[in-house]
Amino acid sequence: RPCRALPLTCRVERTFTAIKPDAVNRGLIGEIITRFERKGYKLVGLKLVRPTQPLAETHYAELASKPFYPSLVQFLCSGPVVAMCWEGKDVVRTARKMLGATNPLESDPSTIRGAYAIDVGRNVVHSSDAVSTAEREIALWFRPEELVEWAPTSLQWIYE
Ligand code: IDP
Repeated sequence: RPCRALPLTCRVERTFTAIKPDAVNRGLIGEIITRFERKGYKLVGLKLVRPTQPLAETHYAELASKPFYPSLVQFLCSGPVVAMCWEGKDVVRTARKMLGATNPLESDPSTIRGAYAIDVGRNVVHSSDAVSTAEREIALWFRPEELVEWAPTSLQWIYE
């Protein structure tokens, strides 16, 4: 999808990022959103959701065979989640780097999980692991009209 404010050859991506109930309860919403804003990514979707069990099960369907799947689904439904869609160059891969490793103790302390989490089942944030996953997850969590098309005035200061 070409973005008008960027050279036509630069195709932008979108990813689905979620602040999990542990981070919402711990007051980390602002810290996590700030990292994506300061990086230069554009927020195109944002809402507070109390996930239903079917939503959580579908979101983590690829992990259904794992022993931790029931507790993972229960955890995601245990409180509010901040569902976000971020847009920008290479955002899927870069957001994963910003999150750090799945196990926070293996994450570099400069990453979100490395800075704010200890246990794998309380790792504060989710972000899609591939462009195709992002498309599925954005469609699962957002209605099309909830995604906002806009051009930040800062774009020319972020992209050359
Ligand atoms: P990711 O969130 O880094 O993409 P996935 O392997 O997709 O990692 O796992 C989804 C989520 O399931 C993780 O973020 C973590 O909260 C949880 N999880 C993954 N592996 C384990 C485990 O071995 N025990 C408990 N929870 C786990």
